[in-house]
Amino acid sequence: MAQRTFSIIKPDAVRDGYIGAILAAIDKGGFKIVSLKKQSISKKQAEGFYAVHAGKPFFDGLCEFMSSGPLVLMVLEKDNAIADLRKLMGATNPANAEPGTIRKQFAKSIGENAIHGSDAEETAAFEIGYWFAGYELV
Ligand code: IDP
Ligand code: MG
Repeated sequence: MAQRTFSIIKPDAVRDGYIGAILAAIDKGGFKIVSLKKQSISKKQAEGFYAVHAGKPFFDGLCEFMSSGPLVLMVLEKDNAIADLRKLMGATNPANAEPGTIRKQFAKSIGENAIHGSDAEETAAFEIGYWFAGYELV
């Protein structure tokens, strides 16, 4: 059954000029783009989004990085979208990512790793609702 997931092309990949290449990989992966917007976010907005990681040693740097320049927010849809996007993304640390994955091809480090993807149904629902209003998803 078609499932929705939430994804971000992170500021490093936008700065490096990889929006088109990453969207092509997402397209080739069989995902439908339900909604997409390029924008900058504040550090406070990043902190709310990543609240599950509050208190971890990388939290402040992560929120600083996510608010350091424009990013691309997306809602994607396909059968098994959540797991399939995680597979297409590759491991959090690009050094451990499988060949052909987005992080292997486009990410530099564990901190600046090109793409975000929801990790479960509940997080996908929270993340979609955090960044998109209902009228943007029809
Ligand atoms: P994920 O993005 O693969 O789901 P999470 O563990 O949920 O990985 O971490 C969220 C984000 O926080 C990562 O994508 C990465 O940008 C950053 N991050 C995670 N672990 C580290 C770390 O050890 N050092 C620096 N940044 C990290
Ligand atoms: Mg995660």
